[in-house]
Amino acid sequence: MSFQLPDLNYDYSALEPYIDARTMEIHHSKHHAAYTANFNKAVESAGLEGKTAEEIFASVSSAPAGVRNNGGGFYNHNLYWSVIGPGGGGTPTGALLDGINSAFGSFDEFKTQFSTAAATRFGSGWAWLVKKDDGSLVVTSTPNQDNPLMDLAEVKGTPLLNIDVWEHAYYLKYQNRRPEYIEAFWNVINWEAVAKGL
Ligand code: MN3
Repeated sequence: MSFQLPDLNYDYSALEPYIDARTMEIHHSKHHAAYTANFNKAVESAGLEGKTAEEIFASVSSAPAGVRNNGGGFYNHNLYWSVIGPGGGGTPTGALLDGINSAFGSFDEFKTQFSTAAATRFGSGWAWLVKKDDGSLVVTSTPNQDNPLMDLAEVKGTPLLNIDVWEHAYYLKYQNRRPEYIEAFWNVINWEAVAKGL
């Protein structure tokens, strides 16, 4: 197994009341674990062993669907767990705040654009804050398990922050109320972790 399910550096209950422990447990130990196992199988059958996930995404349009779907599922959740945590929320500082102000005019406007991208992604997918190759920041969203590192993505760049808007990320607590989950998500964002992607 070349790709490993990461351990979380906080407990499943650590994001209560914003994200409930049962959702966290199933999401990490079942969904993310399955994407990881299936990514390894898909990589092996496609003869892509030894490549990094980023290398695979760079030409994923010519890979089998199992590589794209499970590879995205593996990578996207790694980032998601890393940019949230207990004691999160508030606002970013330093270079990240400067980049957000420069791209969006204000943190509040960024928050509106990111939340709207997450709320309006039809079906299952993700919303993202991405650093483009020219260094500027942009908000985008992707369907299913696609991500901005994939050659087929509409907006490409380095992912800094993402939110999972698949129903498995919020349904036990919020049912069909995706906007309430998105609003709660702002309370668990670890901005220091987000800034590490700059
Ligand atoms: Mn998920």
